[in-house]
Formats: sequence, C-alpha cells, structure tokens
Amino acid sequence: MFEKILIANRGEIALRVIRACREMGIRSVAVHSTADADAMHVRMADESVCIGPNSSTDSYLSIPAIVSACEITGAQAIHPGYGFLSENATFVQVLEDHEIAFIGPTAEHIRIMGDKITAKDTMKRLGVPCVPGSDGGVADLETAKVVAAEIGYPVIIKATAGGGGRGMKVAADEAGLEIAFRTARSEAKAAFGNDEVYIEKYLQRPRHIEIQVFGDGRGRAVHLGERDCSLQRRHQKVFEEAPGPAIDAETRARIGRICADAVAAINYIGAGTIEFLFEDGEFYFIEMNTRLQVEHPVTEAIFGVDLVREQIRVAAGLPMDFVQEDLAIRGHAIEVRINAEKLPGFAPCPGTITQYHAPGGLGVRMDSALYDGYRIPPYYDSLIGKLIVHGRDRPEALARLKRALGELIVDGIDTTVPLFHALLEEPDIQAGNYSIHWLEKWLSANLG
Ligand code: MV4
Repeated sequence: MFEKILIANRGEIALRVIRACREMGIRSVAVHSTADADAMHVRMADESVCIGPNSSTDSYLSIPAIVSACEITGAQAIHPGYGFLSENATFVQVLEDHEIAFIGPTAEHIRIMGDKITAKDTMKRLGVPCVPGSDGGVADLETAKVVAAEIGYPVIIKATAGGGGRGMKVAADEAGLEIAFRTARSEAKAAFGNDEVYIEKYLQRPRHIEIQVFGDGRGRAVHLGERDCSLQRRHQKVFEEAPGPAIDAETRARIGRICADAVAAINYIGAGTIEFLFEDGEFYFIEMNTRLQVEHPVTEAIFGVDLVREQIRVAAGLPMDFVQEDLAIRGHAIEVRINAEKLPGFAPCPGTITQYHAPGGLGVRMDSALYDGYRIPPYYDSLIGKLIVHGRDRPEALARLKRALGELIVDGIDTTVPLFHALLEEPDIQAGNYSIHWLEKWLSANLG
C-alpha cells in the first residue's frame, strides 16, 4: 500500500480524499495556490506544498508544479479528485514516466472516453445501448442530411471533442439542419480546436441516469446502481439521488450488468460513470466519465461502500473489497449542491463566511471545506458544500433533507440553499416526477 498520497485538488473533494487516506493509515499531501494558503484542505493534510499563483492554470492545472510537489514530498501516488487534471490523459502519461501512481484509470481509457465518437464506438461494440445516429463523424452537410433523414427529426449535432453539453445544436427539421450543422462545427472549432461533429436522434424528454461502475484493471468489474441527475441548470447538476425514482430492480440489474461487463472487457481500473439518457423505459448511452464524480456520496450511502478507499486499493494493486453479490441497496439518498451563488441569476458570490454550522444527526453527511471566517476566493468553482441525506426510503430522505437544510447556517454570502427549500415544496419533486428539462422550466416560471 502507498505510504503517502498527494491530492491534486482543493475544497471538499480534497478533504474527502484526505479522510480516506487517514482511515487507511496513509499520509496525505495537500497542494495549493497562493489564494488557498488558508484553505481547509491545507490545514487538514499532513503536509502541504504551494504550487503556484491564484490562477488554476498556473497551479491546480500545472503538471510540472504538481509532479515537482510529488518528487519533493516523496508521495508515491496522486489522487486527482474531480475536475482539474482528473481526465487529462497527458497528465497520466507524465506520471507513468515519473513512476508515480495515478489513482484512476489508464491514459488510454481516459483518451478513448474523452473522444465522444471513440467512446460511443467502443460502448456500442461492447453491447451498450446507444442513441441512434451517425456511425462516427459527419464530414459535410449532405451526409448530415442523409443520416438525419434515416434516423428522423429532431436530431442533435454534437462535437466529438465536446461533452458535458458544450457544442451541441438541435435541428427540428431539414430546414434547420444547415444552420445547426454549421454553427455546431464553428463553435466546436473555436472551443476545442477540432470541428468534427456527429449526429444523434434528439430525445425530447429523457432523464439523465448514470451507472456507477468499478473495475480492478484485471477483467473484473461491478456496478453500483444508478443515480438520477436529471435536475440540472445549464448542464450543472444541482440535485442528485439514488436509486433513481424511475428505475426498478430488474431494470437496474439489466443495465448494471451490461455496464459492468463492458468495463470488465476493457480491463477498466477504478471508478467510472456511464451516462445514459433514459426515455420510455430504454437506456441510450451518451458519455463515460473516467473519474470519481461530485455526486458519488449518494451511491456510497445506499451501498455502504467507501469509493475513494476502493480507488486507492486498486491503484495499489489490491483487489476490490467486494464482488457484485455483496452489493445491495439499503434505502434512498439525495445530494444537493450548495454553491456560493446569488439567486435568481446564479451569479457567483465569493466572500467571507461569518458563520458556518453544518447539520448533523442520523443519515446526514455534509461534505464541505468551509469554516468560520473562511474567505472564499473568487478564482475557482462556486461549489462550497454538498449535503447528502440517507433514509430508509425516498419520503424519509426528503424529510431528512428538509430538516438538515433547516439546521445549516452559511452566513456572509448568498447560496443556493433557498432553491432547495423551494424545490422540496414541489409536488413533482416529492413524486420524483421530472426530466432533464424540469428544472430550467421551473426556474423560468418561478425565478424568471
Ligand atoms: C442529448 C439530449 C437529447 N438527445 N442527446 C447534454 C449534456 C451531454 N452530456 C448530453 N446532453 C444531451 N444530449 C440526445 N441524443 C439532451 C441532452 C441534454 C441534457 C442531458 C442530460 C442532462 C441535462 C441535459 C440538458 C439539456 C440537454
């Protein structure tokens, strides 16, 4: 087992990894920008290294700075958290060259899933159901017209180098295809330096359902059910739950097995998420994320597993601590993302926390790097906390969420907490009755 791990991240996810390290008897190294000298992850780690100035480009995204910090402290492995370098194949390649272990998948798997066409091709070959569409890239408008006529309108044009909702255009009919195709291409070129696009049938009212998978890198893999992450604003998730209100045990077992078999077949190592659109009882693969996700705690809650501990174990060459038959769901979990943002516009509002009080009690987990007097720097993501609740069933989880939100105190700045109080009063939320468009519609009707 590793004796020392460097965490190439900040905020709540850095704390999350430090906690797993400490329970495993592993020393932790925090890295930080100058703006984060007073951050909680620096205080909580066993050691810390300043890796650069405020801008994340020159600190949390600087491969040479992070590799140097590793060499200086003698850390044998790096956990990347999420965001930053977590899905950067070049970074993983550099670590391989320096004989530093990466706690995550191989550079090759990151590369495959980073290219959305290669990812879809791979999944299709492995028997994962995909959205009907072009086989590979679409080079010109004439080809686009042929493909669209075949699959039927509406269609969506997506950037091969995109993902997470960037560089997508919908065409309702052939008249709209030309402008959608040209715009998607030029936006892809500008955003990613790659104008390759592909076409899919546009699904009009799906849910976003993602399957948590975990592999040992030697042909064994399991699934840990799904999360319903349909409640999003501008492709940012705000509320996630597991199990999905629309997924029954048989459906879960069927798609879960397909996903576990797929990642086993490619010798995938560590945590991964296979994202689907789910409509009329059918799953359609869209993307795979090769990292630990922000919302992983809802899966941890219902399965009673520590995903970060498992990531560290397999990266160190140990087997996973469970097989599929060991994994059973207990109850229901919900996560809400608390952002330093001012409603109704969701404008980021960094500032000083004058008072912080985390909720507690049975079934409540607050993952946050806040403390009294902390100054939130303006340079990074606005996520300041995740409140995760676990109950015996969905109604209990909802009641517990309302209770816990009532206990939470974050004074000195504006947060997204009032949004969650309002959402909990909505019959559709109470019933689990929502698609990927529900939140944006609700926001324009209610916060307009
Ligand atoms: C789609 C789609 C409808 N049909 N693909 C957006 C993010 C990216 N991961 C995929 N996205 C979508 N792909 C087809 N064929 C609708 C979306 C989409 C979406 C997906 C998940 C969660 C929220 C969303 C909001 C708008 C559009």
